[in-house]
Amino acid sequence: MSDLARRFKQNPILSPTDIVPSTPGMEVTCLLNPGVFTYREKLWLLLRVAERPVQTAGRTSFPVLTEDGKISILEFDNADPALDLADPRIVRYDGRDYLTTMSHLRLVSSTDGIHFTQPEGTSPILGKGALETFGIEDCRVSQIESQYCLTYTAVSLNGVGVGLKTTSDWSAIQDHGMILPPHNKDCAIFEEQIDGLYYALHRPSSPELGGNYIWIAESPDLLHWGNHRCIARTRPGMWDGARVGAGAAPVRTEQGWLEVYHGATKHNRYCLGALLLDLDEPWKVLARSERPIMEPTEPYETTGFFGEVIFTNGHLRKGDELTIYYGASDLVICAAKFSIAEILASLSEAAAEAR
Ligand code: MAN
Repeated sequence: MSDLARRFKQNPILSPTDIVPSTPGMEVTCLLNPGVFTYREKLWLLLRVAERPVQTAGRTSFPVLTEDGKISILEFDNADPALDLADPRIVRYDGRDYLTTMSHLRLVSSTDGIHFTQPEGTSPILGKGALETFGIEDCRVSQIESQYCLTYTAVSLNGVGVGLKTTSDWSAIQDHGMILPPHNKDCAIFEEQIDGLYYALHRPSSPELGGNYIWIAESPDLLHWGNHRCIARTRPGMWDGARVGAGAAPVRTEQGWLEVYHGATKHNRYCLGALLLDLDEPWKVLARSERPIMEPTEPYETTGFFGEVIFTNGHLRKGDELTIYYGASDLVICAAKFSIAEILASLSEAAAEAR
């Protein structure tokens, strides 16, 4: 067992019943994959809150947003032969895919990193417009000087892409639209420029020729991204054999940029591992986890809305300590501490095979 995580004994630290639905008639079905940042001496999570109508027996209903921002409910009879509910995350009807829940983003804050509450005056951040009608998900928050950059997954019938918002006070939030078009997600912007350019990790998918791989791109202004390069592919037969995707912004260490990423098998078992990227040429991978640094072992990680899932896109770094906040089983929010030195030491063993 290569698991390096020191899980909080209070896990799970947040569950769906801790969060009030955004709209009457909805239930909070799942809490997932928070972005993490500090602001005004507090630690904040930008939660992904997944909602659907309270379900009635024998029927499946779920919300979608209209382009003018109204919630519309679609409902199917479970006995309808055109309905496929094999994956709890997806409603497949007549060959077309919808999501069983619609996600928005919600701010909660804490003074101890364990107990979080929703401060007065903060509102849910909801999807907007034609590219977000199925909601917004898995928001990374990168702090670049005094500006927070929010990169999130925008989902609609048009596809899955990366949206960008920025703010410096968490009250006025600017929308910049879709910065990486479908199919793309798992975008994390580095918190420092390198040689005058911004860098971001992202995850286009090209399932017929190619796959679900981590790429890096550069930008002069955070809006226009180019010089895309593929830096980490899936490794057949390994813990990251079917999917990989970046977590939060990489952390700077003396040896390089340390990026904690998720990897999944073809059976959808999601674990965490790490990549070490060259400090000056971050498209160069110096080392990689041969085995996961964290895998689903606890009951709240092995069973839930979608079991066997540990997924992170947010962390807090203090010296050698990295506190990772993660979604467990696509249902609850948990946290675990790691030693950065221990992660780095685990990579050096794997370096030769990782490139
Ligand atoms: C995808 C994303 C994540 C989710 C995992 C596991 O990668 O939708 O939000 O946590 O799948 O279901």
